[in-house]
Amino acid sequence: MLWRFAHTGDRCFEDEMEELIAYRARLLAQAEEQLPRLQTRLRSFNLDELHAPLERGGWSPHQVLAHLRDVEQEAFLPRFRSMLREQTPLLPYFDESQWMEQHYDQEEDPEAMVAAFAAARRSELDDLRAADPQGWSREGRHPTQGIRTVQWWFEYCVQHTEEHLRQLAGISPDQHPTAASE
Ligand code: NI
Repeated sequence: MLWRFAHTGDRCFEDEMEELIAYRARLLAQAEEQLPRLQTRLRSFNLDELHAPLERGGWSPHQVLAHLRDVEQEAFLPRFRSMLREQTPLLPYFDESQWMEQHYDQEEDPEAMVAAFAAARRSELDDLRAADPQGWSREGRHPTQGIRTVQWWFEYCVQHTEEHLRQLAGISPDQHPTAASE
């Protein structure tokens, strides 16, 4: 990169930084818009549909919601917190299948689950909006993903919700989002 500074001064760097900041702002907006989208999608199911598998042998919308809430609360939120506060922390592996087996409760109120998901997401948004540009480049070490930045994890987090929103809309995701790697 040094040669570019030599030829163009700081202007180029400033443009890139501006683009990056705009990109991050769009990502934050998308993450926030996913909350009402999820709410609307879930309200489109009646009680029977809420508990019926979306595909043969697959999860019901209620199970997808439990999964979204759990991954956000147990995996993503603590990862952002530790990356923003510690030096390259170890980010624990989250076994989503095992977690579902041990914690899933069919009786849980879906509105409360949406609210818990939203609370975790809003905490992430608060942390990331408070972070300076360097904060987004902080890193964490994950057992299977390796060393990744805050931005990489946030892109992954937003993408994860998108995939499950598509699943709830009956659109098969490119990669089925139930791989136990979150
Ligand atoms: Ni998932």
